Amino acid sequence: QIRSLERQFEERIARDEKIEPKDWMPEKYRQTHIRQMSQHAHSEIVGMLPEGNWITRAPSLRRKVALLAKVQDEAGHGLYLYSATETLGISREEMYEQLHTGKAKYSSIFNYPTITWADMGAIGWLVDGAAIINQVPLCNTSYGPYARAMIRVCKEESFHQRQGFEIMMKLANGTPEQKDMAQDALNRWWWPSLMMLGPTDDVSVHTEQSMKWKLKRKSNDDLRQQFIDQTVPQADILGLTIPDPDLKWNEERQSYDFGEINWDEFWQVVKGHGPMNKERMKARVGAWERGTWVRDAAMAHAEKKQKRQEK
Ligand code: FAQ
Repeated sequence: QIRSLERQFEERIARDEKIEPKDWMPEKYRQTHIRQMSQHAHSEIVGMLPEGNWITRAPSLRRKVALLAKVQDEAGHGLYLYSATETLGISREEMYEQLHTGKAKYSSIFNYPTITWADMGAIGWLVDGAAIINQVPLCNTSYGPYARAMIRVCKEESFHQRQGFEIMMKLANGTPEQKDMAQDALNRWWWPSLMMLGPTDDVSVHTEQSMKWKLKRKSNDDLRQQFIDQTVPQADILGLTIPDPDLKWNEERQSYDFGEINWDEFWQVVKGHGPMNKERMKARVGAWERGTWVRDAAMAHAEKKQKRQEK
């Protein structure tokens, strides 16, 4: 019985049919989707913190409005993704619990500090740029609710990327001090943005199975190469220098060769030892604890209402 269900499932995947919440699916398919989708949701929510840090200090009303809208979009993406993950039979409380206890990961990139306004430009340009490269193929992922969520998310990410690039453009064409700020932000965010796309294919434990199930449509290394090839010409337009002396156009491959990524740093950050891991978790757990009275009040109100209806 299970074998025939499995065969039918694999055939549906092969035909590029979407799998929907009430369809039969292998337990491992369900689990690996919960893992990736919930980690994606956590990344959006934790990802609000580095930029939230600058909302009150944006240099003009226009910049403030745009940044506020971007951070709100990230909240929306997180909630959208949590809802999509709930369709796989895990509750939101369980997901939060996994984040707060460190069982579930969130993207390494959000464990770096945002120390100048130029970081808002670099995040939009590079971090959202890398997120788009990673998420556009996910619009075609096999699990229906995830694929549909990604379509809207990608549209919004593209606005985020442009607002970041515009901040960089303004700074790069500003005073020498402003241009230095933009270069400094690029220097600090370049390598973490490359790491964000995940470990190299030879050590990526989930890629093979996730590609078979069409959860992932492109490998980490392919996405990274695509990101580099797309971003280097943009740095040229800005007149900024990518902090990689080994970066060189490879005529034969029609792609850029690039230098060694510091994977030790990546794994340190993933294991919780990055510059901002502790602060990020403290902020999230603190927000959850401070919200206890709101949840309690909502529950008490719902109970009262139900009792009244029963009478
Ligand atoms: N950080 O076998 P793989 C955004 C973990 S975009 C931390 O290659 P997989 C928008 C991985 O989970 C950012 N951990 O794993 C935004 C696994 O550990 P596990 C979020 C990482 O899943 C922009 C282990 O290493 N985007 O938020 C990272 O096949 C600006 C082995 O790795 C998504 O989540 C990392 N960077 O590939 C918001 C996209 N990389 O789970 C605010 C969806 C790997 O066994 C501001 N996710 N690990 O404990 C994916 O595409 C994939 O999950 C990858 C990783 C590509 C991230």
